[in-house]
Amino acid sequence: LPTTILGYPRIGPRRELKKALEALWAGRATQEETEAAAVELRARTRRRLNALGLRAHDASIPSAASYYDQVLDAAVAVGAVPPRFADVVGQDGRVDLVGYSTIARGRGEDAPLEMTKWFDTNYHYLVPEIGPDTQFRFADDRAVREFREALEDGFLTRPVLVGPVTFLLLSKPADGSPEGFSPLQRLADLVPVYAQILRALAEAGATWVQLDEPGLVSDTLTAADAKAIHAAVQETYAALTAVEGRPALLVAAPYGDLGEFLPTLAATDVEALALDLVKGAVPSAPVAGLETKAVLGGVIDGHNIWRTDLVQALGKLEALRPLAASVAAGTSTSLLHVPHDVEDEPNLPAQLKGWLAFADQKVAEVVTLAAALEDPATAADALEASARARRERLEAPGVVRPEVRERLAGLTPADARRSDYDVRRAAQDAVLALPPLPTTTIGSFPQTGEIRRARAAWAKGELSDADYVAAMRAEIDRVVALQEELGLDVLVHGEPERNDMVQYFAELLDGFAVTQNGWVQSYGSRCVRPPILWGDVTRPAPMTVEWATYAASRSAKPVKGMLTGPVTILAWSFVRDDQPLGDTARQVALALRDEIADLEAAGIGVVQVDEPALRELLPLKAVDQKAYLDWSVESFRLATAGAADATQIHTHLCYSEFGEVIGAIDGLDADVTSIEAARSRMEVVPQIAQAGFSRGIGPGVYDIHSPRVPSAEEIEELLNIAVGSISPRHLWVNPDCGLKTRGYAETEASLRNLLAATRAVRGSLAEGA
Ligand code: THG
Ligand code: ZN
Repeated sequence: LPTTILGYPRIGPRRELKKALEALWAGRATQEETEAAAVELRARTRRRLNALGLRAHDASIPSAASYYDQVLDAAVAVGAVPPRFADVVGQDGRVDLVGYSTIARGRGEDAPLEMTKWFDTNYHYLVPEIGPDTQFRFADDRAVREFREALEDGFLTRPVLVGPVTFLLLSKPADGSPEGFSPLQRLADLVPVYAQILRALAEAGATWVQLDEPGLVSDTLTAADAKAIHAAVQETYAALTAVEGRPALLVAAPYGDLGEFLPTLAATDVEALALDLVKGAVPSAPVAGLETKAVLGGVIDGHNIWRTDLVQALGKLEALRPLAASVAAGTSTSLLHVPHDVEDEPNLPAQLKGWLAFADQKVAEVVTLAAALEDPATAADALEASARARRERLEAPGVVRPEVRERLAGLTPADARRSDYDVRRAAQDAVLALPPLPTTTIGSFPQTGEIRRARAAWAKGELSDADYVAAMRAEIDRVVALQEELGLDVLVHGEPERNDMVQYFAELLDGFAVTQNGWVQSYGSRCVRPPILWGDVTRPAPMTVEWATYAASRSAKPVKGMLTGPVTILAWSFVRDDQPLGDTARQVALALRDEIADLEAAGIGVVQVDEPALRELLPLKAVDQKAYLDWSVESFRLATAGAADATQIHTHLCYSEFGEVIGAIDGLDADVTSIEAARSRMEVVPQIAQAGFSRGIGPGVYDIHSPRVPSAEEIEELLNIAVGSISPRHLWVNPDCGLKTRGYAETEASLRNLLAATRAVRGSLAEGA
């Protein structure tokens, strides 16, 4: 087994693939031009990996590109295209780039595949739809073509595919599937298609193929599910290892510990396993079968950006050696989740850069470890330097600030507790005097090209501070006037000054660094630049007060102050790994607590603290979930509990799978909680009622994920469903999420209908009373 990485960023150091795709979608490029840009990026990637020390001829370099998503790639390869998109599949089974994009993005009434989070990362994949009648066949051979393309370019690469078990575990039953159907029931029909793909890859000359099976690392399984998955693993790999003339198989299990599935995989005839030794551990005792396998020890973290302590990492590989036939050095996951190159960051302080490893630095770390495995003496200096860098980080100025530590140490449980809701409610009713079913929006308004250009020009120094402030204030004027005219009750300033709800705060807090080119794919062509939270967090100055008070000066109605919560700030940043996440969250919480105090002092009486990522950080393993929910809830309460009784605290959460975290949401003790509900037609409402949720709640009645304008009647219907289960004393009316990705025309029309529907329902409530 070669020294290798499980995958590499696909979007390109300057987001070349994003630009090529978006040009195609906008009609500015042909398929051929977009393909050509991608071919060039793939060639550059191979050369780069080779230059960093992965060998060109022994399958070290993964062939793991994708135009949008690797799960969609697998679906297209095995012919699992939903019937509504059947027409995009060509005679030969192939799906061209336009057709592929259609499945990913939808068209007209044909909804795209649903998107959901990829394990515990900030990447999102497309969910295949599998029914009893889905016809699996080896349809699209892109994996073979891209392998050949590399071979013709002089590189023998290792194709990477989502494994069959994970593919089915991540799929959902197609509409119309019978009760009790699960995609895993289709395994026997799917595996022969994978066998065909392996044969085709072998014929093309592939010596190794990597099958990713992260679906096996979750332990929140019922016993019956676990049993079915064990059987699926046995069946799959018995069949695939029996394929005549096949390539050697590397089964990779990133994002956690294989737990009980390790013995099952070890008992199969695959040649190699890749274990995540960052989230998971080196087995503490021999595992039957493992002694016959090559094991890729995933000791380099594919998930975070800290330089590795290679002395420690080598220790793990050495501990693994007696358990396996051979051990190679590797990454815990694909490097998809980290940016390309630290050396491409001219503005990061040199000292900080010395502590970091992005994808390219991680490849070099893997190569160094491989050398150390061969001969510890040759790599001794590099190993010692890496351990030293880590020690230096722990002791550097700003990493520990005594004043922050003292403040945290002085906190008592009372600091995270507000008065009883009834007391707060009375105080808030007295000052806010809101109508029944109060209306509001989630915070952001459409980000027009004009706003983006003004922000970019200011960042480059091409627009003066005064002109920038004037441009943002003009936008706030417009947003406030629109809300007044529509008749909303609690207004927002619209957030024109914010690039991203996390990056904005990271730029203003000490303890964070932001990157210039540190793009990480979030889904499809969309990327984020996660800030780096490296030190103790302090707030040098108020962050939002001027914008909020300016908006408040333009209206007699209450204006909400808008903040991002501590859990979301952590979830969407690269976070220091030298202390528990909970401690870091409490530091961020204290900075937000001070911001809320400043907002209150400036006369802002309603403050929203968004936690869209609360559900995202929830650990995969059941045993870790309670501790997570404890610290995440506590940090939110610490951020908000300094508020006066009369200050109304809102929060917003962006997902519909409510059940798992409903207790935690209640624990946040916010006065008003808004959540996504429109897409599922208020499915969450009965859950809310059942949970006895007894404070303000705004299930979204306008699905902002689509440009469609919901009619007033439709919204009224949703509101009537809500009124059926939720007391009008607690019910708020709002869209599902922020409006930043929408256009003004549809936003205005939709909000107008939302207000009309609210007036109608208020009317019928008044009559009924
Ligand atoms: N911010 C951050 N992380 C996130 C989200 C976010 N993770 C989860 C979810 N939201 C992911 N969704 C998106 C939606 C849009 C974009 C990225 C992630 C997006 N990005 C711009 C692009 O790729 O063109 C770049 C944005 C920028 O200029 O900073 O549109 O909201 N942190
Ligand atoms: Zn949302």
